[in-house]
Amino acid sequence: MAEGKIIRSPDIERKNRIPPGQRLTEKWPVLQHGGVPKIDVSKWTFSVWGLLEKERKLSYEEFLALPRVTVLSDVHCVTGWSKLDNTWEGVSTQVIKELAKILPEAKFVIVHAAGGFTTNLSISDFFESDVLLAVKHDGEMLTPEHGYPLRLVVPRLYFWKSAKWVEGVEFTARDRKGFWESRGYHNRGDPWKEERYG
Ligand SMILES: Nc1nc2c(c(=O)[nH]1)N[C@H]1C(S)=C(S)[C@@H](COP(=O)(O)O)O[C@H]1N2
Ligand SMILES: [Mo]
Repeated sequence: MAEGKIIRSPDIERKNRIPPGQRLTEKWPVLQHGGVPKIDVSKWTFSVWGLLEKERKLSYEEFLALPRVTVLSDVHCVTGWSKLDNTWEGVSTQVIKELAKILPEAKFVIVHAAGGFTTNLSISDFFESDVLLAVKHDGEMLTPEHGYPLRLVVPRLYFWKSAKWVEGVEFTARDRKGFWESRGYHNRGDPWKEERYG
């Protein structure tokens, strides 16, 4: 059962849903730098910090109590596979706006994940209506290898922006390249423009 408002990512309405240079897969490959972290949700927290009126730290229980949305989207990995018709359930990034009043100087978001992984987004990409902090995929809790307990999903950009094992988001005035971005991946990563490498 889908929870909350259902949001259709605009790319799923395209006639041709496969961006240039991509091929379709039915499977869901697992990709990351390093191993799958073991996360104990009794100790896990979600933090929002940086250019805000008020920094916030939520327990897993508090995070799960936030209002939910369901997003339908396609996934495009820069290594060439695309997986269509994913259903994500979680907390819209719009909720973060209410949680922590963001100062007008904030122009970028650095997403922080377990083990020091980061990815960077402009504030406008982060707050697109189809971006969410997902706890479920296709109706099931995320598995550890796909990001349990929490992953970001940025449907309109290559999947490396969709950080797994998210622990917090930082609001900054200046852009700062994340893990893959500082290793040659494009700073933004629009699959329709084939923004693969920087
Ligand atoms: N924390 C973390 N998140 C990450 C990565 C990573 O190395 N660490 N890799 C990214 C990349 S390159 C891809 S393609 C997707 C893969 O997600 P999946 O394993 O669920 O398919 O996760 C993204 N999120
Ligand atoms: Mo990737």
